[in-house]
Amino acid sequence: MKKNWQRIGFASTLTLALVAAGCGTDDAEEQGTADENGDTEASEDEDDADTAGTNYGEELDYTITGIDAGAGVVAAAERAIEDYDLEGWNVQTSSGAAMTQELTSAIENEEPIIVTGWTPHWKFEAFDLKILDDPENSFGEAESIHTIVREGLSSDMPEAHEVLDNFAWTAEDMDAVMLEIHEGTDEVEAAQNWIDENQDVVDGWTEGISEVDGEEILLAYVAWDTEIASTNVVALVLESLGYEVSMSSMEANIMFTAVANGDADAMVAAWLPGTHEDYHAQMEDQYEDLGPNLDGEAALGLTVPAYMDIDSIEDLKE
Ligand code: PBE
Repeated sequence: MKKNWQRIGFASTLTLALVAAGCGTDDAEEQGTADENGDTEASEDEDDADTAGTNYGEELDYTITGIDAGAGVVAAAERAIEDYDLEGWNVQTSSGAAMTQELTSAIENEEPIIVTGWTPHWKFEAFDLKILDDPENSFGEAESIHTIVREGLSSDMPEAHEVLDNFAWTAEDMDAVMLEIHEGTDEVEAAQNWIDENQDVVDGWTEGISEVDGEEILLAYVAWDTEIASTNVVALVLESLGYEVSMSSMEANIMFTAVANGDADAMVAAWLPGTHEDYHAQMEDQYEDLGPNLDGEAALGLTVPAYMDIDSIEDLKE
């Protein structure tokens, strides 16, 4: 198993997701029906959509568009390259925002692209996409997203601990916040809108919990769209109880380390048992796992526009 946290050295620059709206290109109907030989040179023509399923390698420069290097989905994509013997392929790392931008522009131009995808995610609502079959199971099974808090939080901040323990929602809830942010609403505003529309759910997290007087609490997260949504919602709920909440975005390994060593109080971003298995195995004795906040509905996979003539990771093998 690769230890991804060991090769992450750069500070994360939070690139704003300036995702252009309006991506429907219904005029470019051209579909690839090229021959099966796969030995012709990839056309350089921008507007040439002719591509057979097994020819995408050359056209994509054997590159899968990844996100940040610390993400489990990047490690899983690298594992897939080995599991499926995809010689010459590589995962290009960047950030979640850069990935969705590249996906958006590829779809605008009806070009092929393969990204490290995950669900829940707004991209499945905004675009017509498919997750490639993964018969080798490189990306693992559907899993849950857990809330993890530092040791001692239950005695230092029992009210926050209880709210964090109660926090649970569905993929549909998370999708609603993500989609609104994608459509241009400010993150905090989108989280507040969701809270306003789901006050009964939120009341269930805070019921019977006393208010506090400006105690400071730090939530660690990674700037993945899913975690931007969940962390903002939890931050607002804690604020409504009187907490002074700070949110700090960081690399995945730093997020786990910060909660493990007590630099951060909590995170709601641990995808388990698969995606963050390595981090969790290293640090689970040093923090408290409060269990799933989103139960069994999270999943990873190589994701492509539906117009691509490919259905399985196996099809990438030449
Ligand atoms: N993600 C979103 C993360 C977990 C949450 C799927 C991009 C990852 O791959 O580590």
